[in-house]
Amino acid sequence: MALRNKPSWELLAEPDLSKVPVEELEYDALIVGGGMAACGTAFEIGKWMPAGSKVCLVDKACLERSGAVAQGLSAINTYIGENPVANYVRMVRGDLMGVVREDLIFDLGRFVDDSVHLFEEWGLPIWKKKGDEGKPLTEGGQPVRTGKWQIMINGESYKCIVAEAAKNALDEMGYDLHERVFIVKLLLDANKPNTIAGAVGFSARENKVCVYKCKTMMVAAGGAVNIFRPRTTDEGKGRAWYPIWNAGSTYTMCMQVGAEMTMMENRFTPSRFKDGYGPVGAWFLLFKATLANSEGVNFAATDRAKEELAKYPPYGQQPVTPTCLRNHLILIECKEGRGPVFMDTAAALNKFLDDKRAEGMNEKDLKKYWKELESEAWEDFLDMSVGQAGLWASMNVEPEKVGSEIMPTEPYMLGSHSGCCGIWVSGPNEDWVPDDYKWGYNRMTTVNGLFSSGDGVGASGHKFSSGSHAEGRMAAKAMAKYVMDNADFAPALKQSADELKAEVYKPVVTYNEHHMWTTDDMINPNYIRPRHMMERLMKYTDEYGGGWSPYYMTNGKLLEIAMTHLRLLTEDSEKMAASGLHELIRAWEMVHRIWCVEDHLRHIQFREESRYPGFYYRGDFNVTSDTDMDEGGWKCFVNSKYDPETGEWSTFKKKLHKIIPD
Ligand code: SFD
Ligand code: AMP
Repeated sequence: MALRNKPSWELLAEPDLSKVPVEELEYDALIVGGGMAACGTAFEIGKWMPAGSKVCLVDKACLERSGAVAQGLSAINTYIGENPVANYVRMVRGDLMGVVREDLIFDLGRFVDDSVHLFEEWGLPIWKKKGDEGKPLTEGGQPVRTGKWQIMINGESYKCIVAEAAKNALDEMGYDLHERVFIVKLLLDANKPNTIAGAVGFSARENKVCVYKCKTMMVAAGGAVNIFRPRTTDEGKGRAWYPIWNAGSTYTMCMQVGAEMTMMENRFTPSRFKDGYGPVGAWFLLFKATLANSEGVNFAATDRAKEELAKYPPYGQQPVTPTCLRNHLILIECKEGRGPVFMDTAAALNKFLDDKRAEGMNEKDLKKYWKELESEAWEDFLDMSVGQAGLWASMNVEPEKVGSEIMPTEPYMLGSHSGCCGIWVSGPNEDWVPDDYKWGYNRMTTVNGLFSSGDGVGASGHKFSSGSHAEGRMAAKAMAKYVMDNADFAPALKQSADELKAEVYKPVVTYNEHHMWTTDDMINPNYIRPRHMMERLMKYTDEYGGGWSPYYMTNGKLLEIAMTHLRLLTEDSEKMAASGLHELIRAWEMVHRIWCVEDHLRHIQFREESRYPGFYYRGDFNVTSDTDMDEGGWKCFVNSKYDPETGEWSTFKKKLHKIIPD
């Protein structure tokens, strides 16, 4: 059995921090994160930065397989193609119950296809319609569209391809790449108020602390996973739909330095194949499958469902039911005793066969066609969610013979998929953008020099992988402009390198000082291990903050109790102990999770309505008729801000501008 990855033995025996070197580095631009958005920034930034600039990308993992696209994907969910960009804005607005930043969405829609074209140029196989095989999108090749916005890919190596291009671009410019360095917190400038000046992190492979100074920074460290109790238990807890490595670092690190947050009440509770967490989009859109309850009824097509959706005007009456309301219908079936809900995979696949038979296809060709269908059905997961394919295989599931259960999962926080929590950023500096939506640099947060993209940027969901990459590129250009406009800015840090080191390594010191006092080093009156912190956090968020066990229901009183628990948890997080470098990552991830969950619940407390049924419900503001949605009072953004000087939070409303007409 391999030994746990511990810090050096000398350090363990005696917590002597003088044995931990500190590397102090200075860059013009620092990119924190190595996912789709950060790879977009890395690819683009060198084209715009002044000659001789120094840039570094820091990823807690390895660029080739880090972030949400680590396993690959089987579809690109945002490709505008033949659609008017304004319709993309309408789709996102409709799906997210009306409260979105239309400037950011329109801006993204204008540029996203360029990233998709690059992916194809770099070698990503994109499915083409018959007759167009081998013809690139840029030469008129027609993609296989599943829905209006989504296209199919052979995407097992999607992230490797995108990472390779990012690495090459960094390399060509002589820029740096630091892999397996976990960024713990951002650092404000000592002299210039509200201005980013650096970040501190540590290596996950050697005893080393890294202190970075920079003039501008991109933080694109993904969304937040493992913040609510997952449906999986014990060893299975390593499985989730979204990447378990993304721990809310983006939100927490930016809010800690005072960045204004938006729509942090929003969460994504996706319906997924039960236990394997396999995504459902391809099954709904490509295979045209429907859901059936335990009585075999396609409940979404019943009058009962129509009546329910009518309670949410105008959102429930759209041609495509919003994602949260689709969940809401599933939950009603389960709560009223008609669960479980099945994806009728057998009916969907066999219908294709019946249609071909009716068209007169002969038996030999039918057999070949069947093989193709079967491999597409499995490949959907092999390319993106291999655990789901493993589960089907191990449970002897033959999707052409039996359906598979669909279940809303535990909630995730993200800003790039079908959710929209995140940071309040500037839109493009163009005359059609309302004044209160722009402050000079596209995608800059309210902290000078600090940018975000992908899951980090709030109020503009449905970017997905392609949109996150494109947004990272768009921000890169603005970052370069910021550097040029602030050429004489010399970042200065408030804390010394040794102070920062002591703070970062505190959980290791705590462990070393106390672990000998108990026979089982997991249990100790002087410390708490990150694993136990996580169990506690999940218990509170699940039971009080509207997790899956109370069917996503919370209310004012429950939230008050959740906040009390979170306060105690935050206090106890000072006593977190880490026995090795991997556990030191876990410890800081827990700190990041607790902060972002606190903001999440603060926002849910503030928004006194149930705008996202199916994602969460405020039981004290239930919707029971078509007059219950308070569009006058709540069709607005909820923003929050932590003041790093005073340690105080404020939560407030922000005006929503409709830019694109219905
Ligand atoms: O099927 C630190 N996504 C889908 N997008 C699509 O286009 N098509 C799909 O098919 C999609 N589906 C899907 C998707 C994701 C997953 C997990 C599954 C299925 C199973 C969504 C996209 O993947 C998503 O929108 C983008 O990846 C978001 O990009 P970005 O850059 O915001 O996040 P990231 O890629 O996860 O990268 C985060 C990076 O940050 C690093 N990191 N680095 C340093 N210090 C720290 N403290 C850090 N914390 C994190 C990470 O290592 C990573 O590099 S489907 O469901 O619809
Ligand atoms: P998912 O696999 O659920 O993450 O969805 C992938 C893509 O398909 C996203 O763009 C979703 O918005 C879209 N999608 C999933 N299910 C449906 C559905 N039933 N109707 C319309 N669009 C859907």
